[in-house]
Amino acid sequence: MDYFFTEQQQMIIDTAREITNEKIIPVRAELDEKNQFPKAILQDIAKADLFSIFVPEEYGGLGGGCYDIVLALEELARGCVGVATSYAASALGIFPVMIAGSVEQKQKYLPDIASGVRWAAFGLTEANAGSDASGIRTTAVLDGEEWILNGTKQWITNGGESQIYSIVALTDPSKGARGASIFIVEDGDPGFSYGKKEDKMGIRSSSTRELILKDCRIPKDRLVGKKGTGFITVMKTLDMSRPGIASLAIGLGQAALDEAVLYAKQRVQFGKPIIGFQAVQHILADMAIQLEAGRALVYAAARHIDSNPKNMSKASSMCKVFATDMAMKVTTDAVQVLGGYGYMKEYPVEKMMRDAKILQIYEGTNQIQRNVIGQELNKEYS
Ligand code: COS
Repeated sequence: MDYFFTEQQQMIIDTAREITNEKIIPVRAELDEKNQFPKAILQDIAKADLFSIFVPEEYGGLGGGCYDIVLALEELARGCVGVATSYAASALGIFPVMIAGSVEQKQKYLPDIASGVRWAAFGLTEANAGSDASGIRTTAVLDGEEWILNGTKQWITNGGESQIYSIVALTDPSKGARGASIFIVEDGDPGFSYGKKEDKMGIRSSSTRELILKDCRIPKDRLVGKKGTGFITVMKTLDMSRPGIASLAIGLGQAALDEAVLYAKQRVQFGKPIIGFQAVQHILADMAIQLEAGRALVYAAARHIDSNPKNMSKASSMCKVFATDMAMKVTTDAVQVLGGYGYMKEYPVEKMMRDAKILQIYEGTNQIQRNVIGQELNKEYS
């Protein structure tokens, strides 16, 4: 379908497509097999200037909106969701600084993020604070001119690979969510180290690791925004990032549909290509319908967010739920169309099905998204 992209959007798509076709697809199976972080590919993405999309122009970026980011992510995810996740995590990690950071913090960090010489990551989740994000236990205490952070963050995408971390910690534990603040912690800060690296079902090329803060001392000016406003910045950050997860699902769904159709056209059973059988055609048709519906919702949500940045929660959660549930279904159907071959590592669809599962879980499970949508509906109709 024609979405009438602007010249800049088409350029973003073409650039990301070239990286996907030339750099990602040829190595994705190997990265998956070896659990290997795609450092060289991220450097190529940086050279192609794609890290600049989400950074405002005054800080060296392209000043693109949500729509521009989702287009880049969709293309990269068509190649590999693990690689695309590693790229997206840098945006997620720096959004708190973009939302609530001081001019000095933006001047210090955003140009490096835009050029891709440094990557960011977001440190929210802890062992006992996943969906219940305000249940974090990490603390930050002011000691003269320094903050001292203590705690362990879990399942942090780009952990150990990024150089800049937005860490959520309690500055007033008695106040719960209202006592949370965000801090910038840099690789190499005293008391900051990396723990267990996870061995995952899918998106295996992305790094998922513990962050350990043990009397980690950082300068006073690394507090992002006002003390105690961290949880609201977290919620706004997730509102901004969830359409990106939705677009990963669109890229992945497209890849799965492509593989299934091409296979069905060349696989001969009962004397003809299996695409000639209605049983197979109907599976493919449903995959295509759901994919296009998902894409339309993601693009509509992205356009809505770009024009209504203060009212994005419902659109953001809706596209995340719909597109990621779609990707799980479509990748599962792709494996079904390829049958026994689809189940084998020799073909790419089994990896796609494994990669799809996390999309329904990270950056807020789809059950949490439905809670957000329900709460927003409740407000709208009051
Ligand atoms: N934008 C701005 N502020 C928001 C907001 C949003 N989208 N959503 C909530 N807030 C504010 C609320 O208004 C409230 O502020 P006050 O205390 O001033 O009233 C505060 O944030 C707390 O909100 P709430 O009471 O709804 O928080 P809960 O503890 O009930 O948690 C959910 C809400 C479950 C939605 C939240 O914890 C969440 O999104 N969890 C999933 C976390 C996640 O996505 N983790 C993935 C890992 S990060 S990659």
